[in-house]
Amino acid sequence: MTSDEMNAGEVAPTSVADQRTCGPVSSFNEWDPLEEVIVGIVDDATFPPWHVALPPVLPTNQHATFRACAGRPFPPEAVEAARRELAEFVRILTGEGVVVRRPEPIPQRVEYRTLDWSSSGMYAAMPRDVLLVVGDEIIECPTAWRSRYYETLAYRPLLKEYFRGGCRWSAGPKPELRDELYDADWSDPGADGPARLVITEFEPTFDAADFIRCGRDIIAQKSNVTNEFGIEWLRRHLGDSYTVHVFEFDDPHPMHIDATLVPLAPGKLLVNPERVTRVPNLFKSWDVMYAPAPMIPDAHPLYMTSKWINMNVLMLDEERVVVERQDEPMISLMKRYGFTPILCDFRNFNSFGGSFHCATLDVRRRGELQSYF
Ligand code: DAV
Repeated sequence: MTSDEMNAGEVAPTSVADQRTCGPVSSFNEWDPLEEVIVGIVDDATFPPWHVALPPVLPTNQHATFRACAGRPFPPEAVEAARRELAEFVRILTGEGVVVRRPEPIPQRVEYRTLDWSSSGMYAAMPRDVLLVVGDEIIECPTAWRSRYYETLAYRPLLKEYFRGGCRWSAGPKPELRDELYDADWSDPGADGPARLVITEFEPTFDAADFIRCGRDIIAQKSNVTNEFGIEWLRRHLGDSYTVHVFEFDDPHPMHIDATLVPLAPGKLLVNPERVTRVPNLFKSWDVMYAPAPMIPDAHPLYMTSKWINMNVLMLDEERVVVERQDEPMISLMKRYGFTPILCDFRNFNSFGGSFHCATLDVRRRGELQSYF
């Protein structure tokens, strides 16, 4: 707009966008060539306060530990081992030509409160859970865990920078997380039962990791952190350019879709053989790869995930895939289907509840919005 075209006194809307210091945000799927990624941190990792939302998703053998250690730091040697693996992961990504960004640590053991409850934090290890990138937009998720209420603050310096760089920045409705959101009588349906979800439809909540992006189609599941209200909020927010498909899997304890159904490239779908007994019709023309049984030994602590975290790989493009170094069966499967595995030690990070997909947020992949079905 030239000064002639402006109304008297009108201020030109340029000041923020003029401070561009980074490349644009743009990512539509899980496999276009990766150019820039956020990798989480384990600084100050803390057991969340005990709460009814936890037992539905924590491994049963961890409940006693979480009750006993509520609000206390994770073992320092476990944090240190995970930090070293994250550093190796960052080196590998950088070596593959990817720009890597990290969040700023925020204190996790400070007690905070709302009108209704108090909590302390957990970590900023899993950007995939709390931030969703769709196209040129980054959405802060209304997470259902009280211990994650302030988690996105660790990413605020980056979010401001990306906004200045031109992205759209939004957030789901700030949740109240009152007792009404949780089923106080929740009991475990058992390994074979239909899932009994611990959250109600009191208000919209979702974690980004319950959504997986395939261009114009986004695959979602309801889970112990993502309700229908949250999925519907996102559906309306994204509008007509996207179709959000909701599927139910054979998972009695669902939280995050990325150890269940993982599209690796157009036409190539990795599925969890225990949870995906019927592959959704949407993928009928795709090759289906069944994930091999996980190799993680029983003695290895997994605080917040099942061993199926072996499926949680990260695509650098349609061929290169980051796989856990010791996971021979997964490495072989990937090679058999024509992928190029890039190996990285990550078992100690896995202990904190995620692997390469969880630990990252792909801010920019080179590609366009397309339909793959
Ligand atoms: O076993 O499905 C996935 C957790 C990803 N944050 C699982 C856990």
